[in-house]
Amino acid sequence: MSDIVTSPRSKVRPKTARPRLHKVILLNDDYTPREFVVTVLKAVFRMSEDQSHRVMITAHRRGACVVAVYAKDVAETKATEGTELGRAKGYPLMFTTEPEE
Ligand code: TYC
Repeated sequence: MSDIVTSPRSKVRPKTARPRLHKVILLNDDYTPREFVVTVLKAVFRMSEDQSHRVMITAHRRGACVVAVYAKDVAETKATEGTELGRAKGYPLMFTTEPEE
């Protein structure tokens, strides 16, 4: 038998940083029709007519509105989809993303 006494080590549990979530932000402009903004919000973000209308009006009045929060790749894909739907109709509709604090 060995004379070496070992005490149990405390478990090593490295903290895994949770990936930061990213906000999708709708920007106001002077040209995109309100109804079209609502249609895009419903299609891309699966929001109800009511929610979409509230978000659109907030962006219209304040210049921008946070639409939703997702993992980085999902946020970027949805922002691009929304922006592209406007672009396809010749509108300057714009969605951006930024990391949550
Ligand atoms: N300001 C636009 C208008 O008066 C409507 C609009 C609202 C456009 C929100 C973009 O993110 C937006 N026709």
